[in-house]
Amino acid sequence: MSTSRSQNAIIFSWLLWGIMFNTGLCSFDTRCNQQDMNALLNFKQGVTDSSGVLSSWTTQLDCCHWKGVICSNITSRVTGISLPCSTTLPIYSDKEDKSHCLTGSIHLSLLLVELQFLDYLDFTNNDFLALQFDYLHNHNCHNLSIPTSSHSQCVNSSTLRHLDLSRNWNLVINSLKWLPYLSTLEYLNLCGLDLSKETNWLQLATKLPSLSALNMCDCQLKDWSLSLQYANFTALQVLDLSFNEFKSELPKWLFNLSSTLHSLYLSNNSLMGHLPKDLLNLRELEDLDIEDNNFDGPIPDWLGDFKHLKALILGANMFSGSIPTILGNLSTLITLNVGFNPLTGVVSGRNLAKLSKLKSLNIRSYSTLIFDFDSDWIPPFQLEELQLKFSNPNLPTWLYTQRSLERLTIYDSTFEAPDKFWQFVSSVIELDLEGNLIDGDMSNVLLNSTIIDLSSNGLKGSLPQLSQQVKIVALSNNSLSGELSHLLCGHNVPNGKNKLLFLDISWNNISGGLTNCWMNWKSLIAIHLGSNNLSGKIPPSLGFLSNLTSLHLNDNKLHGHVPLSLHNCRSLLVFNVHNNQLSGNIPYWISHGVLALQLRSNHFSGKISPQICQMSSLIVLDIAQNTISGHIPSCLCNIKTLLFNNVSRNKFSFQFPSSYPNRYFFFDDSLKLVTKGQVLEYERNLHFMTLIDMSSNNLSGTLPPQLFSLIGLHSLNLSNNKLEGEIPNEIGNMKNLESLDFSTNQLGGEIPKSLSRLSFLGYLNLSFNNLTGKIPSGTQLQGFSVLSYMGNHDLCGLPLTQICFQDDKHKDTGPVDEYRNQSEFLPWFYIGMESGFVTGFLGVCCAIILNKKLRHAFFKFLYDVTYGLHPCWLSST
Ligand SMILES: *[C@@H]1O[C@H](CO)[C@@H](O)[C@H](O)[C@H]1NC(C)=O
Ligand SMILES: *[C@@H]1O[C@H](CO)[C@@H](O)[C@H](O)[C@H]1NC(C)=O
Ligand SMILES: *[C@@H]1O[C@H](CO)[C@@H](O)[C@H](O)[C@H]1NC(C)=O
Ligand SMILES: *[C@@H]1O[C@H](CO)[C@@H](O)[C@H](O)[C@H]1NC(C)=O
Ligand SMILES: *[C@@H]1O[C@H](CO)[C@@H](O)[C@H](O)[C@H]1NC(C)=O
Ligand SMILES: *[C@@H]1O[C@H](CO)[C@@H](O)[C@H](O)[C@H]1NC(C)=O
Ligand SMILES: *[C@@H]1O[C@H](CO)[C@@H](O)[C@H](O)[C@H]1NC(C)=O
Ligand SMILES: *[C@@H]1O[C@H](CO)[C@@H](O)[C@H](O)[C@H]1NC(C)=O
Ligand SMILES: *[C@@H]1O[C@H](CO)[C@@H](O)[C@H](O)[C@H]1NC(C)=O
Ligand SMILES: CC(=O)N[C@H]1CO[C@H](CO)[C@@H](O)[C@@H]1O
Repeated sequence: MSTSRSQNAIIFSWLLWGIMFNTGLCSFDTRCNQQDMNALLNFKQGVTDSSGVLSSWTTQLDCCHWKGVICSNITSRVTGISLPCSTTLPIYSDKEDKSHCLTGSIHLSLLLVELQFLDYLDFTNNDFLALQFDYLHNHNCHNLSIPTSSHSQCVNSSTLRHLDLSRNWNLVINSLKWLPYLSTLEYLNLCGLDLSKETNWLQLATKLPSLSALNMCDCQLKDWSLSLQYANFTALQVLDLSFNEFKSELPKWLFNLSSTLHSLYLSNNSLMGHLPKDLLNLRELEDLDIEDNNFDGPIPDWLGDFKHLKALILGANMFSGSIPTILGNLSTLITLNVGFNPLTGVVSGRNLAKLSKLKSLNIRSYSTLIFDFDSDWIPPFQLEELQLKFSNPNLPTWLYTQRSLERLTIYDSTFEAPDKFWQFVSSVIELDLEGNLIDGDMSNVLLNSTIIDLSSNGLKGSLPQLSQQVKIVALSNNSLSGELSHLLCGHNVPNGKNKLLFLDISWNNISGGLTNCWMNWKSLIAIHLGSNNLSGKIPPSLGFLSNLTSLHLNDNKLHGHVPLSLHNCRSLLVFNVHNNQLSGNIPYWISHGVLALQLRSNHFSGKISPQICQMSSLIVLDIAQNTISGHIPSCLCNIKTLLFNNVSRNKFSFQFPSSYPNRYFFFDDSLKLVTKGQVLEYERNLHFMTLIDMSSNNLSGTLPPQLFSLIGLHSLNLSNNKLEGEIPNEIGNMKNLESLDFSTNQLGGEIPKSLSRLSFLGYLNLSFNNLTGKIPSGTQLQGFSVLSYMGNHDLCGLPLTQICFQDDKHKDTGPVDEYRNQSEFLPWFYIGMESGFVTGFLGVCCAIILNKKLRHAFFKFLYDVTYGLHPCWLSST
């Protein structure tokens, strides 16, 4: 059992939010008002619209028929603009593609002042970069930070009711001084914008007398006016301040909010203290979400006094004690989440007695809850979602009464799963049983859920069968044995009908070959079969997997060549076969888009073909511990991704949307890499790591100076080869280098002074070469230990004990530098590097030291918990 697993898997993602495009339906006899049309055309000028969203916005067409424009039926005046952008997340990437969304500027004043009947503005999820207030000839408006009485001319609207600018991630709003001039505003959503500069946001928002929904989630807000006694909202129903940076107790003004407040979302801040009873002032409250904060003390009994509560979300805090039985009287509850708290005590039918409407229950505690349910207890509810952790040896029997269950999570519990259990869960759509001690033989089990995580359990027997429903299955870190064919080639494997995307059977005892049945599983995107006993060759049928992105076959006993058919896996980004007995040439013909190629510890031989340089997206090239000979190709400088320290790379992360809105299952790819003299497992931060490791081969010749133009490289290991010649002075350009190992070669000459310019260098090994002269003094190079330099007979100076005689006689490296700088190799990009490119080195510090066999990278199930609504994306009421 892994114990340090990241328990807090409630990682929120601002991801897909499928808003339907909401174009205005105007009847055909409407005639657009000229002033409105001109205003819209002027607005369009500030917008960058590369994909033609606004292509219908031309004078040829009645502006009431333009995309996203809403007109009044009666007056034909423009009353709304609705241009949300809908984005989807690629399965293997963490970046939303917003290239089809609008960007540029929103000329807000123009819309507010010129469109006299504007009621509704929705630009959510686009990529706008600026909010502009100047328009036409009114240049006084351009700087709204200057206090001036002219605001009213710049942003005066007595009609706007709905304003949604949320999730334009790059939009920074420095001032909200204009807000009070939108005096009729009822709905305001600024979630996901940077409002950190506007400390007065609360006072400004309270000046809107009709405001009923205030959504300022994920706005980097820090200050919420603790000293303020009273906030002047009169109509507020929804307050969403989740995902901000409030670090305090709840402010007093909150308890004095109008009694109309029905939804309060404060999740994911750093709020603290006991829950104050004053909260009861908000007696109309239906949704209370304070998940992911630092509240402590007991869960108060007075919560039972709320009469209308539908969602009570207290998860991921520090609440202790037992779950009050009075919560079982909250018969209006649909969602109850007390999970991820250090709760103790007994949970019984009394805790849930009257919760007849309950659909979602989370009692997955950090600590030990004792379940004391009568074996014949029949709950008053039919749940759709259940998260549990219990210390009893048996499953609560009432589980089997839950016939509508769609999502089941059991965590850190020990139980034996009988046949009945597997039959029961076959109708559950999403099954997360990771990290229990489930004891069961899978040989005769047919898994039928769409998403299944059974990793880190005590499962044994041969592999289960999968039905056509299964899209994601993670079985890693169990004791499953037998052959892969049992799962892949079984007689009931339906040809071509499988939807399987993700298969993880790593860390088991699977033996036999990889089978040649892959053509039946063409939809696969990620395959993890590492750390088993697989033998034989890599079958050509893997080449049928045209969508395969991530292939891990490491730590098995595979031999033979990598089949040419893998050339057809054109989506491949990660190819990891490390620690097998594979032979032949480096498969340089593999997908040119590959990001990580790990061939370490095999029997690959031959030379490094210059064709490897066509893999211009590589960030990890690990061919260490093979018998590769020949020279290091100078074309490596074609690997574009290594030329810059580009921190904006995609994560190596597989993600898949849950059936539940806004929730994702994700799995971070990981690789074990040798850097800084140790083996580190890179997981979440793999995409920050850039590495070339060619150590322990038979490479000969000199170090090509072009290699040192890979400025983005963090780790370079060429140790244990037969490299000769000098260390080029250009090495000083590799400013991002953290780990450098040239040990056990035949490198001669002096250590270039430029090496001391590598200020991030934390590990240096030049030992056992033929280096001569003085270690450049007065630099951090003295900070490394003797071990970094030993075994070079003519090297002297600190930290070595060998004293340098005739310091000055050593040849000056100056002229050499000059000569080299003028050689063909000083590329254009050095110039850019100095000024513009961002540097970031999260790589090494965030790696997990690989000290145990267990991986704990399994599925992280993402849960936001509000039932039926997402706290941030509550739509207009
Ligand atoms: C405008 O017309 C449509 C269709 O005739 C109708 O559904 C809608 O309610 C009307 N809107 C107003 C504000 O009258
Ligand atoms: C706006 O005015 C403020 C205060 O005078 C000033 O600090 C800021 O630089 C100005 N911004 C622009 C864009 O002119
Ligand atoms: C704001 O606009 C309304 C109508 O559009 C107008 O009557 C009013 O005078 C304006 N207010 C100011 C302060 O300019
Ligand atoms: C609250 O609003 C009322 C009327 O809108 C106003 O008179 C009062 O001064 C405001 N109070 C505060 C503290 O802003
Ligand atoms: C604010 O709440 C306190 C108690 O929490 C109460 O004494 C006070 O009267 C309230 N003020 C207003 C204006 O509602
Ligand atoms: C729960 O409600 C019942 C009546 O509906 C009442 O008798 C009981 O006292 C309540 N429980 C608590 C703890 O208040
Ligand atoms: C398998 O899953 C499908 C779809 O979720 C469901 O309709 C079917 O009943 C399940 N089969 C069993 C045996 O539970
Ligand atoms: C590969 O992915 C594409 C895009 O997601 C999809 O349309 C196609 O059906 C997939 N191919 C297979 C064999 O599943
Ligand atoms: C080491 O360098 C010296 C000259 O500096 C050379 O004579 C000698 O052959 C080199 N030794 C090896 C093993 O390369
Ligand atoms: C205070 C807190 O829990 N903040 C978390 C909010 O969510 C982000 C991820 O979306 C975490 O990184 C923060 O730690």
